[in-house]
Amino acid sequence: QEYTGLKMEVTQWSEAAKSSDIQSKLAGRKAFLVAATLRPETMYGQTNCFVGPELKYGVFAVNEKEAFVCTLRAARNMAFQGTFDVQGQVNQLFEFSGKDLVGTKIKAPLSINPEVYVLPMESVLATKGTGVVTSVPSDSPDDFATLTDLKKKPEYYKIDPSWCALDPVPVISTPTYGEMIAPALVKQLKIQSAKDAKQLAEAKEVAYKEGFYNGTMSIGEFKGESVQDAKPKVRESMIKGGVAFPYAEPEGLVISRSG
Ligand code: ZZB
Repeated sequence: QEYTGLKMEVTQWSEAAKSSDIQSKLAGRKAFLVAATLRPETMYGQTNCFVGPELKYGVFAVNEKEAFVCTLRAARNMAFQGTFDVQGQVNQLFEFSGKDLVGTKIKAPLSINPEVYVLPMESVLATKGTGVVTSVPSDSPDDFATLTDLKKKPEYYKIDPSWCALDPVPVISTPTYGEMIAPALVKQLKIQSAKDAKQLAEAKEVAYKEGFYNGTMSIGEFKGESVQDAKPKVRESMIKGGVAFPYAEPEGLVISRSG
């Protein structure tokens, strides 16, 4: 899978992170949460970022100036893709549990919301991407459903309601679903919560296909262009601008026993 790694710079750590050793371990480096996305063209509509509250996240030195926050698994992959100064080596400076990252404020490159908060999402997989997921509730049914749950019960999820207060942003328009495909699909498929995994998988499939084949950009540098045309252009523009980098992972490697 060829993802885009999005660099979301930490501008204010959560209370839990603030009271940890993180500042001294960073030794002056800037920290970035790195989100892995397959939809670079939707980055205009980021409203927050998600981590798995029960997952472990490392803080890895990129060089003397920067550090990335992601799973160890992702850092090991990056180490072989020229992401870090020292090829093939991972230098972990610190470790967080996902729940300690919740409430951290980060920059969201390209988004009309320049800064967003880190929120918890139970369904983040440790085995995919970086374990950090940037959230686009206009175009991702999972993100919209999770945010709806968080807004209903902020105390239960131990979050401040202001952290999930940003509304979905129109990014892509499709003839069938208009400008808010994710909320439309959540309604149409009667999805009640982020726990409705089966319907959410179906909604995701429809949203991917509709967005890619029939979507037109409603915002940004490539407004009016088809999603198919805009997608690689937005990606290149972010990579050139130094806010993103290519991140690949070996997908479902099957080791044959018979050789
Ligand atoms: C922003 C975005 C905007 C995404 C959208 C999707 C959509 P897939 O298709 O199953 O391979 N993601 C990335 N890593 C994880 C993880 N570890 N656990 C759970 N979700 C993860 O999934 C790739 C997408 O799933 C990624 O692209 C990321 O969310 C999320 F409008 O980034 B995406 C219809 C989907 N729309």
